[in-house]
Amino acid sequence: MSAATAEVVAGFDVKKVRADFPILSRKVHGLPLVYLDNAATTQKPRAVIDTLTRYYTEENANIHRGVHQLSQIATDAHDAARRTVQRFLNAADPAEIIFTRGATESINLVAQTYGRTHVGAGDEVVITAMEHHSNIVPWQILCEEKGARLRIAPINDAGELLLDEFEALLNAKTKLVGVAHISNALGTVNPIARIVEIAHSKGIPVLVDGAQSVPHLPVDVQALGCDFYAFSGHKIYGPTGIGVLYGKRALLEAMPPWQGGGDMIRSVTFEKTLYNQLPYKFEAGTPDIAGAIGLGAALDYLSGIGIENALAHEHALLEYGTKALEAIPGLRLIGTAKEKAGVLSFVMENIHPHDIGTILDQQGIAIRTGHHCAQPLMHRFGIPATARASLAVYNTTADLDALVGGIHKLKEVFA
Ligand code: C6P
Repeated sequence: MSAATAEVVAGFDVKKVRADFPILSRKVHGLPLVYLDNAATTQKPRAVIDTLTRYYTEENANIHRGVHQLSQIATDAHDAARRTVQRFLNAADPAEIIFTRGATESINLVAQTYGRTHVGAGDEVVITAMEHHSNIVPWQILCEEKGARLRIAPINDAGELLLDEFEALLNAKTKLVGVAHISNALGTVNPIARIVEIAHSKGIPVLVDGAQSVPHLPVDVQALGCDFYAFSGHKIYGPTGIGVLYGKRALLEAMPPWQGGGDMIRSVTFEKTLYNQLPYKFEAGTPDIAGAIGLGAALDYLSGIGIENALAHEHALLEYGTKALEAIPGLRLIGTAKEKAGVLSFVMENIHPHDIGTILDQQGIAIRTGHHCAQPLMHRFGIPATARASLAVYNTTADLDALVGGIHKLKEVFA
């Protein structure tokens, strides 16, 4: 797709979208902000900011506790947010939506409940070589505790999962598969439906780390067939501190609670506690009420734009950016999978990624540099770090032109 057409995906007006995000009009180092660090966190539209302000200005109260009117209003808004998430993921039942602090907490919840009850000595958990630390370390902790083994499905040099080798790793000892839907460091989109099909044919449940996918492509958990799906609100235009764990009802019902406290109980005596029904069994203590409501507003906002429109726009930008970066001598893209989402990770000859990030920042361009919490993946590619530009619905070809211009300037600095 050419520069001229990249911003005119039918039914999508990027200028209008940009106007919804107040922060995009600020300056950094006296220059217009070019925000290309969306895989780390996205910016927030006015609709989300206003929802949070309205909640704290007019509706704030604790939920599920008060008979007073404000508590009921807050409870209703929190319940509505859960239903919004349910619809967004096409989950069968709102009780399958557990609010957490983010993708990290969602994965830890599964490791500490499902994992602790199903994984024993000699058992195995299978993940892939492209996982974020959040989908590695919880399983390592579990495996260490239980005397189980963490096994790693390999990837090729383009950053694609080797499906045959993945399948060959699965056996009677495998108790769970954990896989990213989209790699944060490479942009690879994994074939989740196929992975689930393979794992289920051997009776193995699948947890999908959806931190990078829910904001960028339509996700239907029933169509994917996955057993658990985790994501963070702040990467999908919502607030920080709120996230979601989707789990199939039968699995969640059978799992023990994780944290104990208020709201997750039906009755407590010193002798015995009976736990609350789903989803509250997994939501101990006062939750991030405003965060959940803000997340609901973010999902409504994205639904208003149309996730298919966002996908098409970001894909056009990805193609545009890939061509432009590939044309820069001495620059190597890391992550060249056929199925890819809006991540442009790269290294440059004789320039450390940290220097790339610092010099781009001086030009108002925000990218992320480092190992992206995927150190084993960096080892796989034999590099310590990459520079990563990551896209969102409000980015433009002008942002990518600025990135390319910035890289040419930094090449001059290091010439
Ligand atoms: N990746 C990035 O810059 P939390 O921190 O819980 O919101 O999300 C964790 C997480 C889990 N899985 C994947 C695939 C992720 O990309 C992330 C967060 C950010 O790439 C911060 S390290």
